[in-house]
Amino acid sequence: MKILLVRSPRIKQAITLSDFMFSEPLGLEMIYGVYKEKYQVEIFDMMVEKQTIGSKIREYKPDFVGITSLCIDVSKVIQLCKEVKLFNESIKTFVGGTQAYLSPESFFSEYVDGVFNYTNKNNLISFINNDDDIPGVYQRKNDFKEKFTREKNQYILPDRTSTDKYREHYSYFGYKPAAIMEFGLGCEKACNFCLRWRIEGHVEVLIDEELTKMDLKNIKEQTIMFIDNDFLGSREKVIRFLDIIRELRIKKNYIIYGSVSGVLENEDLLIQLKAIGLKAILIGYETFSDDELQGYNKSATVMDNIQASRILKSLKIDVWASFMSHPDWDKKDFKLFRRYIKNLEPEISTINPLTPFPGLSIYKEYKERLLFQVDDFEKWSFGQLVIKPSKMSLRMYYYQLLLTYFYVNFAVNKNTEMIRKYGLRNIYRIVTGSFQGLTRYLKLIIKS
Ligand code: B12
Ligand code: SF4
Repeated sequence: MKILLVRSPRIKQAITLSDFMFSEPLGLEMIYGVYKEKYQVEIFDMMVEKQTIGSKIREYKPDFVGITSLCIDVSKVIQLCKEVKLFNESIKTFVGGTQAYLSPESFFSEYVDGVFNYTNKNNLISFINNDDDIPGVYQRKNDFKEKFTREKNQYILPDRTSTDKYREHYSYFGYKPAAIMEFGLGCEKACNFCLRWRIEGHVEVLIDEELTKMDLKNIKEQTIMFIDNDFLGSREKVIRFLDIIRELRIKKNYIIYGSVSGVLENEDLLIQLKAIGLKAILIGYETFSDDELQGYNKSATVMDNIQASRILKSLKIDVWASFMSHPDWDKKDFKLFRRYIKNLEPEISTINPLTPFPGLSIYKEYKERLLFQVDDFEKWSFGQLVIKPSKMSLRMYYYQLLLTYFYVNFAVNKNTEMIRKYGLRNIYRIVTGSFQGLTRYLKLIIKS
């Protein structure tokens, strides 16, 4: 039995800083680890590959093709399944990943045989065995009508050798190559615009410690990005992590996502994290307005954000800040926003328009103002406006975003400082990545 596991290529609609935020397909590596025990299996990462799916199928001749998915990938994934079926109808296609978890019905198509709503070792094997009622899996042979109780995805030890031939390409911001892993699942903050706690739950649980240790030992890259939603979620968690790293005597660069309250409450632990290799923190400052922060159910205030930025500056930990532009901003708000970013002085900033994903409580609030249908999947990239602005035209809104992008990337971010830190090649990657975002905005201005 031969299985091909595929990550689809980037679609051009994605406003994504592709070259400097481009990580391994961790989910596929986990599945590979499960299938490897029994079958012949290979990962085909089309974000790196030049080869087409048709030519790969002809060469590898799989019996099953499994594809991972994010929100913007739906059409591409279905198109790949169609290509597989046109080549050989008897090849079974199946889809999993974030989008299949959040909206499995997006993949109920004549070209898809199985949609994994959630994934665990048991249902992965059952599907290959052609079982009938598989908990977690919708199957075309049953008209996708299965009924089961929803569960969380199982965190499985990834087989990182499965992507050996691609690993040199995977990077996180200036760090290349970089691996990603997770230490704790869930997020207790439950901000109302955020999908991440909905995927993993609002109670944080640490991943099995033996699995974590094994995974840490398996990673060859010098940099590890932890994709935990809030790495600083609790003191116990950070202390546990420090203990493990010291016990295993690992010396690497670490990058984490952390909350503002986590920074404020754990300054002493951040000093220790810095000492073992913490280089940068991705943090959601979101907005300059306390009312908006409250509306988003963020646990921090504007003053907290400023205080956290001062702490991180004093500890010399780089800050990669994310912000969200609100659809009700006027030009004055954008001005205040730019001033606020300058005050916070993050090393890198990304700005996404507020995106009220279906299933989130804010979806109902903005339902009447949506610019696109929910199944216009490629538009829901977090990179383009999906809510109609109330105080300016679409074109003017994009112009303000573009202006802010320029301001942030060329006035606030200290590129000279970054060159010293990351080297010219990495800065080139970051700047060209930003430009891809900028040119995409320019196109949107022209179109709107
Ligand atoms: C790492 C990451 C990335 C990486 C790699 C993603 C990938 N899978 O290839 C990179 C940097 C490339 C990336 C890019 C983007 N990302 Co991203 N990313 C993440 C992050 C931080 C972690 C995802 C992850 O690896 N989780 C851990 C793994 C183990 O989980 P998993 O993939 O779900 O896998 C499990 C199951 O789903 C299953 N599974 C996975 N694949 C398959 C396939 C089959 C066949 C089967 C059976 C099972 C299966 O197996 C695993 C074990 O249970 C999440 C945030 C989060 N914490 O979830 C955002 C997140 C997934 N990203 C998001 C977004 C929006 C994007 C972008 C669209 C951003 C942009 N504007 O460009 C781009 C799209 C890329 C593209 N297609 O061009 C959103 C997704 C929203 C959605 N509804 O899909 C998230 C949730 C963040 C957010 N903003 O809320 N991302
Ligand atoms: S703290 Fe971050 S990951 Fe957690 S719910 Fe809020 S935005 Fe999402």
